[in-house]
Amino acid sequence: MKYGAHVTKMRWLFAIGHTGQFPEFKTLFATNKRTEAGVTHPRKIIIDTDPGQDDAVAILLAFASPELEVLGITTVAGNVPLDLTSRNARMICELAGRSDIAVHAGCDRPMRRELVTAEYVHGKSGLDGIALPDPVMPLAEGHAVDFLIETLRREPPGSVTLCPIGPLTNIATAFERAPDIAARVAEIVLMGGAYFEVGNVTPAAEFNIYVDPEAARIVFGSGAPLVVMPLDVTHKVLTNRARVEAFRSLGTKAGHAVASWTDFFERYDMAKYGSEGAPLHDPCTIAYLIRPDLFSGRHINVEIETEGRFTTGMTVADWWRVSGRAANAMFIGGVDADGFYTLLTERLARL
Ligand SMILES: [Ca+2]
Repeated sequence: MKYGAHVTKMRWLFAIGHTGQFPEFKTLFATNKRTEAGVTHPRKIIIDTDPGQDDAVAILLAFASPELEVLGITTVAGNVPLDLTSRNARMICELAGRSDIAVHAGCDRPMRRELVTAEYVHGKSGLDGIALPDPVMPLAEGHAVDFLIETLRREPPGSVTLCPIGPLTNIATAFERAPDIAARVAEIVLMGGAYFEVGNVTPAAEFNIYVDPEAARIVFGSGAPLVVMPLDVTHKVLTNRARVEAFRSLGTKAGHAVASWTDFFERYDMAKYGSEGAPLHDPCTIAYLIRPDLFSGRHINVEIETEGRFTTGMTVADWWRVSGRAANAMFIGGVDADGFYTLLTERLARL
């Protein structure tokens, strides 16, 4: 068996014991590719994003992690309109001293719907909580969709991982325009959806999927290997005072920014859920790429509702495997939250 096929098989088969809420959890196998000489290369990723404070933390975590090589950042309309997500992405790059990163602006609205935004969570700018200077670095030339298509065609098949942490408009548009590229994607590790936690923007739907369910349907039906970080897992990585103060006490610009962003947006979740803190949704994707052993889930069928009277944008996750439909996603449900925050804090200290 070729190494690549072996790894893919092992990713789905490797199981660990789990004592959490759900029995039969499985976790995935190692992520970084090894050459035959045993040398580990950084995993090439493209972050597709709508920053968003939790997007910002995800991007900083990726920059701080030598296991990952960020080929570029693509922006999409979501938490706030595209001009702001594109501005915020560049501010985050500059905060981390990474103005070398190519930030490509993408789609400014969902494929077939009006844009829905979430300033009520993230503030007017999308990145409220700390005043950062306007970005100096320009946007990279070329539309995000073209960048996705060109990069996936240029790089060897199976070598580029996509990390969508906003609505899936850019990825789906690229797949629709260039049907050959889905088979070249190593893996799509996305934040979106919910099953046991149901919805956060409607009673049935999570925000990223709800904003562009037609795009989500294309991505979930693409055949590309999918790892999904739904609310079921992100609601288990809640901030608390000790965790936020650990960021702040790093004494770095990045640590201060992350503490300030977290202070800002946790007010919304605390009021809504009565929880101690706020979930850091998007960084779960990057943490998974670095430490998959922190997470566990099930390889199941997930369909996207696009025509529901009350349920449009719902991720219909066949957790109990009752539908007979073929599995298309590793749906994550469990996480070692302390391990997650230890990793995040340790990495942010490097910026
Ligand atoms: Ca996001």
